[in-house]
Amino acid sequence: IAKGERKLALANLGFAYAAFLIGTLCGLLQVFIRNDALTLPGWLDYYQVLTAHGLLLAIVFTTFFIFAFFQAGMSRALGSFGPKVLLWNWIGFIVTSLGTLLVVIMVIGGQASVLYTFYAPLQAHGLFYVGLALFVIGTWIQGFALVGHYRVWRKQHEGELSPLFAFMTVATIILWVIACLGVVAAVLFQFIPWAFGMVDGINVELSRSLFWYFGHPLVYFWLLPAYMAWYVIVPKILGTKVFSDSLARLSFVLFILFSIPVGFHHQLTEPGIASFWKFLQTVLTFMVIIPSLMTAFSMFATFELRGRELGGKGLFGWLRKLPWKDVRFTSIFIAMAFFIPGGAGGIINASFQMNEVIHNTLWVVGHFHITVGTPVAMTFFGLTFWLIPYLTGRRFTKALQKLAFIQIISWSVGMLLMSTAQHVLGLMGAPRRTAYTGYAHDDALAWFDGVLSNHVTMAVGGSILFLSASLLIFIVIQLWWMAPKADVHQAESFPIAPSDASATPRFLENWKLWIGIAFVLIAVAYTIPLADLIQHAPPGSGRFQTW
Ligand code: HAS
Repeated sequence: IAKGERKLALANLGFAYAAFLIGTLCGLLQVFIRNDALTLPGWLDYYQVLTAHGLLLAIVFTTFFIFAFFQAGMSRALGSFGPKVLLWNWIGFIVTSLGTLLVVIMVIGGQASVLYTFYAPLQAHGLFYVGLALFVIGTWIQGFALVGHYRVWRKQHEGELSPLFAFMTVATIILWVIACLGVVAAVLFQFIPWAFGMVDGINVELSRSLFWYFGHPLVYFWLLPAYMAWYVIVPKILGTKVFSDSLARLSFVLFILFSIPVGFHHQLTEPGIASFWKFLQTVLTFMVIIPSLMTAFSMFATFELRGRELGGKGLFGWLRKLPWKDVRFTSIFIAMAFFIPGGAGGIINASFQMNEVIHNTLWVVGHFHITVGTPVAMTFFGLTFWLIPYLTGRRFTKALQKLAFIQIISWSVGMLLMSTAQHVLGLMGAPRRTAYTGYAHDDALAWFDGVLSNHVTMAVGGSILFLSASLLIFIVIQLWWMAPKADVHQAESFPIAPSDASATPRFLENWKLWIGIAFVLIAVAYTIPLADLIQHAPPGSGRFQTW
């Protein structure tokens, strides 16, 4: 990898892991506050810590990590960046970083305790929203710069399908840009005028709907880079090829089509949206499950075929042949295993009536810790173990590999304890996101009687997670600055499995077609309900509904 791309990817990774360290510390505080074992000092409040935790981990860690992965991977898949592509990537990185710093300063300063979902009626200081806008613009600049690199490649290879890694990167960037349109509209036209006092009120339901137009595809912006690792990198570690090039591409196309017109499944309990539109978006949500089921199928096929190739016999004998001692594989395998209950939980959430049971309870917190918190995060850990040595030219020594095993196992145990407790407590009705936990109340105390349905279990899990996160930071520091330098034979490479595209239909790379269909679906699912929300804002507030 050339020096320019190396520095760029490392800069993104540095930001990602700094956010990870502070974000996990806030998580630790969180479980102790909910356990009544910790009282925060007067200048710090529960919602401030919760906002920092959500933003730093779910938004900052993920986004910076994803761009580091894309930049390193795109230069590996398509060749070195030209000076223009490199420059625009740097500009994008700087704008994203400035936006992030502004957001973090406002949160730490107690001016933006609005949670990571930041929709109205909670209001932050205007600069918080300016920071958000800069963050989005910065990611767009980095995204478009990468698409520019891809376009140069395509011009030079007319008629060819692009390498799978590049195809998937472009698909993820397309999804991200379309998704951000909702949050950009809300931030520019609703939040900034409202927070700076240019208007008296805000159309709350509209702001929530625009947020969730963005908020659901956001989760696939986190998931797709993990899927890229599953499809493209895991087979290389196993010593085989991608199971099916066309299946992999099709699943990414389906994400572009179906991940956006589904935001109402986060708003099923909100009265301002007619049931028909909620139902339609529930149906579309079930469509977006399909590419994940395709991915599960493809992964099982890869494992079984490779395991049998290596001599595995019988119904499950092939499982034993997988490279369990390679932490780059084991971490990602465990991440995938977590996504089985994580995905099943998502299907429960999306089932209109069942949503009534879990909405706004700790169940939802359990759900996202076994989706973004493990399948995605632990895949990123698995990537970190070779990505940093690849960028710094150091060695992932045997001793560090042992530590990495302890790290992923402790993360899994901590997450299992914490998220199981969260799911069970949620089913019993324990609310999420509240400083008032009401433990002195008899009814509330009854929730916390069991072994798993207990806040202590949650706190034990949370503490193990924090220790695991600290260990990861230690490994990152070692791989970055301290591990011995690798010689030519030991140098890490960027593992990309071969993918046979000879039978892949060319139309799968017709972006105009997919973007066009995506917009049609979005228009069908959103035009009328959004128009309704604008038109039927309460009397007396003009177009802005006040609370
Ligand atoms: Fe979700 C709420 C529905 C997936 C994240 N979700 C959230 C929130 C977050 C989040 C952060 O319908 C909270 C938002 C907030 O703060 O209010 N979610 C779904 C559905 C899916 C889904 C249908 N969610 C995700 C992913 C996330 C994520 C992915 C992050 C990355 N979610 C909801 C709904 C809500 C919600 C409602 C709102 C709840 C409410 O009322 O507030 C689907 O995409 C899931 C499909 C996935 C599968 C699993 C496939 C399995 C695979 C693994 C294969 C394993 C292998 C290993 C090969 C069907 C691919 C083998 C190993 C062995 C051991 C055998």
